[in-house]
Amino acid sequence: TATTTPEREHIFRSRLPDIPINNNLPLHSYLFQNLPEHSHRPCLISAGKTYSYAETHLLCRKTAAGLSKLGVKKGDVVMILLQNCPEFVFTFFGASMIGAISTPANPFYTSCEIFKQLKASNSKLIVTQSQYVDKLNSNSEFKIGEDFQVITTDSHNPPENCLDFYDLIEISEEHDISETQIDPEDPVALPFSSGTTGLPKGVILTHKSLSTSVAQQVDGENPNLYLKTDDVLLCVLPLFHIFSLNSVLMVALRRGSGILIMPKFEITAMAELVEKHRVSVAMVVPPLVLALAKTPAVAEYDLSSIRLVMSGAAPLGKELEDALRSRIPQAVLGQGYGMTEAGPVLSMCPGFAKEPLPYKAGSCGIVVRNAEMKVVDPDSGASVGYNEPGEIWIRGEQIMKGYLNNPEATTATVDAQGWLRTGDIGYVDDDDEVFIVDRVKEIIKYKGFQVAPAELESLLINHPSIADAAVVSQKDEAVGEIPVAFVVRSNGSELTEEKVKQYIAKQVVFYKKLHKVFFAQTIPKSPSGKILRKELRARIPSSSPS
Ligand code: 4UW
Repeated sequence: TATTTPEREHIFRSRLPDIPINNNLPLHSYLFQNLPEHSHRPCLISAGKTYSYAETHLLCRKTAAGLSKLGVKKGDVVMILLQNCPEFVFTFFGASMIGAISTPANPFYTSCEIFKQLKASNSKLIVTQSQYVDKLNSNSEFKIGEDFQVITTDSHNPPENCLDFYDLIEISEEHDISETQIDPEDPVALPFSSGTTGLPKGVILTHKSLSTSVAQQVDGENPNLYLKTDDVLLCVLPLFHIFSLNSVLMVALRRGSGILIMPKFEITAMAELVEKHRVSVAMVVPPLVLALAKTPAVAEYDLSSIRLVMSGAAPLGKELEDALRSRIPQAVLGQGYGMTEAGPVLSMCPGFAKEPLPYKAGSCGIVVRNAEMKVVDPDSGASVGYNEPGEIWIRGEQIMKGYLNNPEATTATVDAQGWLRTGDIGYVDDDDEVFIVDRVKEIIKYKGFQVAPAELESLLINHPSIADAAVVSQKDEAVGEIPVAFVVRSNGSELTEEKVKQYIAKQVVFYKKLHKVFFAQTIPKSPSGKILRKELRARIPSSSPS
């Protein structure tokens, strides 16, 4: 429903009524608040081992005590460099219990990417698997055991200078947790995102913002996302990304549902696990929808337990949606729309509610309750009404507190009235459904993963034979978007496309690799020096192979 305020602001709100939200508890207390009701129910279901809610909670408390013994204090940052596994959960909430902050990072990152985040977050401790320790040994400036500590989760014989996770928590009695006073405004998670422009930045999410976001999804008499204790949620999307961390793990914990943890995505293994564990709720990204809908072998598995599929993090095409619907006809299939900085959920399919409302294919649902959305005309700065496209802005207690150590980027993203600009272009239709039609920000989304052009541009410009460079997205059927570069060679240089690709590939995780390099005379820029990305995108030959 939209209201027009005296200043003629058009503000969109949820069609579901606001609810009382209990967001003054520490995040872990809020999520485990209903524990006594489901303490013996399965919580984490992972390769061969199931942890009940009571066991999960105990292991989080032991981890809190272990971290505390290691010297981790309130306000310290712990880097979680893990594939999906139970220890991810124990570490995240163990840290939360002592007022520490988790910065999740992709374990497939190169050493260089890991250390950038380690430094920016000022983290002195990494929890990881032993297979990734080599990458942590290759930095000349930072030494394991001297400049930072490393805990490995998967071996009783940890690599040199590393500590064993289970040694650490075995010696710790849960009652060792030192009493920490946690303020709802204290940070608890520090995911990295490039937002609307520039390099990846630490996004400060507080106990209050995350518990508000979870409540907006699953609390109230008619929750927007109705989850039951006997639901089993598929946790295959990486927990280091906010989508899975919040809208799989946290929402399930709050409702007492089971969480099926898969360390990596493989379509037939996934279908097999869905059948075996009777998965009922699946959070997915469009490339996973593609795999589910189009892989012939999937037809051999019984997917009849799935009652709800939520896709997000990138646009879902109508054809793909229909293809999945014919494979899982019994399920409600809809989208959510999230952004790390927004806490993260902006809107969600009302078909997921306890008393579902109708919704349309292609919509990202309705704005979450207890929040305000407006659509702003980029030229006039005025908010517009129904069916008119503009930039989507969101306001509410769920949004980030700001970017870490970056007040300029924070004020450029969140205005004085508390509105967060998303850099997404969309409109709200007559039924209050949100449709995203374009993106005005720089980020490229490869399978839902963020690629920041500025990061690749700074690497390119560091090359001695490159005078200037710009990175833009190219549409791709299978993965959504791929990064391609325009490069201005230095005078006389004979640099080749292959050389440029290799130079980048060595320094970045797989999804940031350049798929194409175009050589140019100059990079088109505005008078203020901003790269004219639209102009460059228009130059990409449409038949260009990816
Ligand atoms: N359709 C089109 C969408 C959509 C979309 C996102 O990496 P980030 O910062 O964050 C995310 C978070 C996704 C998410 C979180 C929680 C949740 O419940 C949910 O529901 C499915 C999804 O992706 O990237 C943010 C940017 O990703 C694009 C959009 O450009 C946004 O600003 N995006 N969801 N359904 N585009």
